[in-house]
Amino acid sequence: MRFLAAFLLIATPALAAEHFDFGAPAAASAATRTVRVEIQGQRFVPSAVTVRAGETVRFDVVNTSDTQHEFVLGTAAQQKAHQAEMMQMAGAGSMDMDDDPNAVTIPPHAEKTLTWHFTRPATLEYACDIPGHYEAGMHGALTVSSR
Ligand SMILES: [Cu+2]
Repeated sequence: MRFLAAFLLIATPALAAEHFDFGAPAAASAATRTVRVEIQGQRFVPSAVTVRAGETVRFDVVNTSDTQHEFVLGTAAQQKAHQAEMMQMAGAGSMDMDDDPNAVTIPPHAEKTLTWHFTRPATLEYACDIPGHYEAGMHGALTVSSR
């Protein structure tokens, strides 16, 4: 019974995270645009990006810092929920979030890509939800404008 409870705790956030009303992950080859985002220390450069509904955007995320960071797409509310999830995981000794379709974890001095098809206008954020990083300034404004 204790095993089942533990399984449900792990599985529930993943299931809840699978649907995104602002779009869906896409293959890098389907991208119609590439946006480069650099991680410098604990901030994203640029700190704001605007895309259009209907675009498939490949984010090239370059981590120039000496520590691991994340690049997560979502609403402010989703970032908050993800931060709570990360806190729980930190307590459990694991910080690997690569299973989330809207997130990549980038090791120090590495580069990762995340490709997303944006379906409708939205006010979103790209953020690092590793405990303490969002608060330190690791978030950018992502605006999805109408076509
Ligand atoms: Cu970070």
